[in-house]
Amino acid sequence: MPPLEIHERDAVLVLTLNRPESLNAFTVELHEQLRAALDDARRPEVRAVVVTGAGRAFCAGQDLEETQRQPTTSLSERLATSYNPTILALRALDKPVIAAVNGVAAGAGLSLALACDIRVASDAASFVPAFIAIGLVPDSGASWFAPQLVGYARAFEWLTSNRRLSAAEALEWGVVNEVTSAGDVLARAHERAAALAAQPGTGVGMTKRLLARAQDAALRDQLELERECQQAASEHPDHAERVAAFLAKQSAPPR
Ligand code: T3D
Repeated sequence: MPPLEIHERDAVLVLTLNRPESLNAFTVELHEQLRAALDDARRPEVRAVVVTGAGRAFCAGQDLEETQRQPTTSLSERLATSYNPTILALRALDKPVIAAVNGVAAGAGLSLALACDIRVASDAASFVPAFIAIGLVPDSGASWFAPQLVGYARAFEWLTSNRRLSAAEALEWGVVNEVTSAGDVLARAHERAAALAAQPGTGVGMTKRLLARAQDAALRDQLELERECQQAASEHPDHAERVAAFLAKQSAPPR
């Protein structure tokens, strides 16, 4: 059984972490397949990506049994060769990535969910930092994404207490965009992905780039990047088509 299942429908690539016996915990092989799939998602036919988990969990972070089997590999090395490249590949993809959080997201599994552009959670989902429970610190971007989403004070409390947030709490804190019933989470995430796939792709991709850069850019530099992106967007045929449709009082052209 491959650790990652891949399906494509309506220009949406659905990536299912598929190690349900360990709550879809990360192994080196799963990282490699996820990165290969994110690379494949750069094809023009793919316009959005959904990431979800098989079985009752989204992802439980690092497979702790694999860690025991490879005691000679340092955590620093595993982060450098697996986790950091995976998170960077997801963020560098100029297409929306939606997490369909079907169950528990823990440790680097939480980081993976936080790195996505949108999170749709099942009412059975929960969000557990897990790092501090085993004496580690947040990694795979959790220390970067969490304060952006929930603010410093809540992020500090959450990441140091190992508080398990329910889906309802995650919605209230702004960690997730929407909560659905358990059976609907993947369909709803797919629906959102397909809606985004129908938007002008260049505009969506550059909006993702702009928001990511805004986290650490000075206003002057951000204004410059907006200017560059706006010029590029205005030169794309999507712009002329949409303006013409607006002026003709038509709906957007079908894709
Ligand atoms: O390489 C590096 O180390 C650096 C990178 C680090 C990044 C990290 O992600 S560090 C954090 C690693 N993850 C964890 O510490 C989470 C460990 N798991 C849990 O705390 C709990 O399992 C959960 C809170 C996620 C879920 O709890 P619950 O009660 O719903 O399920 P459970 O009964 O604990 O687990 C079910 C099964 O999944 C169980 O196996 P069994 O008894 O049915 O055979 C359990 O051992 C297995 N499992 C859960 N998490 C992991 C795992 N197996 C391997 N690795 C896991 N992370």
